[in-house]
Amino acid sequence: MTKTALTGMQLGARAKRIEILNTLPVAPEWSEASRKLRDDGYVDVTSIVDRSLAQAVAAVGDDKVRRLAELKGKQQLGHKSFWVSLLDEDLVDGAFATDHPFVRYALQPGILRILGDFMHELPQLSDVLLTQSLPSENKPLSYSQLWHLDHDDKRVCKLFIYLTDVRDTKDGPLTFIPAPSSKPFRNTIKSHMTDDKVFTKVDRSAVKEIIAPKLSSFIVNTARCLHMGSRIQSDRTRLLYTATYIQPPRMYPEPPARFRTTGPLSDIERAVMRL
Ligand SMILES: O=C(O)CCC(=O)C(=O)O
Repeated sequence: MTKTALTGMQLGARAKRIEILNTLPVAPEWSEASRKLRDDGYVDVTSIVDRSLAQAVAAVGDDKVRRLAELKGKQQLGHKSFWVSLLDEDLVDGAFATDHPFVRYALQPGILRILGDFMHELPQLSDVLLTQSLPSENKPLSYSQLWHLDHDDKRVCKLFIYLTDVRDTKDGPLTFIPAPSSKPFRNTIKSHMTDDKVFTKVDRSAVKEIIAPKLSSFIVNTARCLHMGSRIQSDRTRLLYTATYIQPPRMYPEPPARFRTTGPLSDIERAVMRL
């Protein structure tokens, strides 16, 4: 109801955003990806994305990992013992430069078109993130290691790139239950759930683990697909890029700007980042 009311109050802004969405190029494989995202709640976009942009993201990731000890000391986001956030040094007043490879990757026309057709609205880029997941030894599972839906907004999609090979379960793959099978949990208030709780309502055969090599990229509707990950075992580590998009208008008050203009931007890019 909140979302509908907010959308109703901003019909002019919505019409403008749809007009901008309509200026994006189209391609049959993007339409197919959008349809898959709508029906299943996820889609593999590895063959769709610009490989050189993915490689630029990976180069940033590799550099951060080389300097891991130094960066760990500076980490702001310290509540998850199995997660290290490595981008804090790239922020100025909490904002990323718009020419940062992580931002460029999230602004690809194909990705915006896939998300836009799915949301019937130009998506809003909310955040970009680099995380290194580490073995959590014998600690109980916590946070995103447990099954959850994202509640950042009503419609939330995440674009991921694996920046290390995820070869098997020990590498802590992103694991999800496609949207149709996640339905029994759609209106659940409980946010993070154990396997036992989930598998009373969903058959284990519905679970999909994304086992895929470095530079694989995929979009998941994380507000509709129960998901978890980072259950790293033995001596493995996993490096992951995440871009989070919402369908505007945002249900909660807009947080401080996450992006700062550096270099020229198109009207589409400005609208996607609210700049
Ligand atoms: O670490 C993972 O694989 C899970 C990530 C996750 O739950 C999220 O980005 O919402």
